Amino acid sequence: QMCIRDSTHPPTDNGYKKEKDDVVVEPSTNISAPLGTVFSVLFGDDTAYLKRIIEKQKNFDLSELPKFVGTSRDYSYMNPLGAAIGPKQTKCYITETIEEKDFNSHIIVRQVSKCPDVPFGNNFAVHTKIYLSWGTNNSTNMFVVTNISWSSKTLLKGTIEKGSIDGQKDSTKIMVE
Ligand code: HC3
Repeated sequence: QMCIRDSTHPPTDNGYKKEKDDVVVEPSTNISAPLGTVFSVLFGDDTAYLKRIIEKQKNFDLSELPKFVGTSRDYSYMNPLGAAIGPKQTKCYITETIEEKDFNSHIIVRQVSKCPDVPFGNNFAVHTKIYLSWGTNNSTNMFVVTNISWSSKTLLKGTIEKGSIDGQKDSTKIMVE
């Protein structure tokens, strides 16, 4: 409910429907900025903010960071890996698709990441969905889930899934900061 003296947007539902194998990366972070502002920083036409976030996450050799053309865009970077075994770094190819965008309700962006340099890197794609909705007092709630889609199973499935979830927890924390 809105009136002239009170132009606070009421909190909204993020539209999440659980899918098989979803793992929650970020259960609920509240950001003290309205939904449109958070969307602009992460997915808006000025990609300078996102570039800074990706570099803060210690990624390097970033490709050009294009703005969305229609509902999707592609970019890539090198991602450092801290694991005791396996390669020290991998290239990551990211495709982002805006699946839902209603500034009065919620926004859903899907990222599909392919990282060919890790063992069995050609056998899986990391799907990450970022949900933005209105919180109280014109703030934004962020919710992030991930799942890995496998084209063929490997013995390293568990190791890779754990590495992916841990890596995304760290990178989401930096993004929120
Ligand atoms: C490389 C990664 C999977 C992809 C993760 C991405 C690029 C996904 C999109 C997010 O927006 C940002 C992000 C953060 C971390 C990335 C993960 C870190 C580790 C994981 C590998 C597949 C793990 C492989 C582990 C091992 C031991 C086999 O090398």
